[in-house]
Amino acid sequence: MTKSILVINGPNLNLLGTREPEIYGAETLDDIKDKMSAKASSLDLTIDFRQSNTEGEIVNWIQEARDAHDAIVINAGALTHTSVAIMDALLAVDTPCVEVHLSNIFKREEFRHHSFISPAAVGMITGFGSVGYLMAVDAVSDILS
Ligand code: CA2
Repeated sequence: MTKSILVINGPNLNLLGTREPEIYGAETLDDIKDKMSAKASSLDLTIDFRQSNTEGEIVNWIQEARDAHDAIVINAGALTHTSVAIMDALLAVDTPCVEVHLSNIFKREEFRHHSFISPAAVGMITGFGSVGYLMAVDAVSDILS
């Protein structure tokens, strides 16, 4: 049966392609969604691609993923560096999670070097721009096989 990935994008990622292209690239979130969808389909996977600026909504989505999805790919945006609530939600569900960042968070300001997502993730992909989302689909395919 085709397995399903919940893709969660956190605060401000809806602005992709409109500002700071030198850091985050020129593609929009819709461009990334389309490429990820095509990649997933080539591996017999489906994606449910979402974005929210609200921490509580992301926590609710993670809790619901337990019954509805086989894996989670998450770019929690700035909540990566602050959200114990998202970490706790990820730890509470036994759905495997892959963490993605467009920029290399370790080459940036010190406050971006710590991730509350990482302790709950199988691994992190950081610094490859939008390609990182496609790498995450490969990683999920491997984890679920
Ligand atoms: O590199 C990443 O993917 C980040 O998760 C992006 C977050 C940042 O806070 C993390 O440290 C690293 C920021 C997302 C905001 O995205 C924007 C896109 C275009 C214009 C402005 C913000």
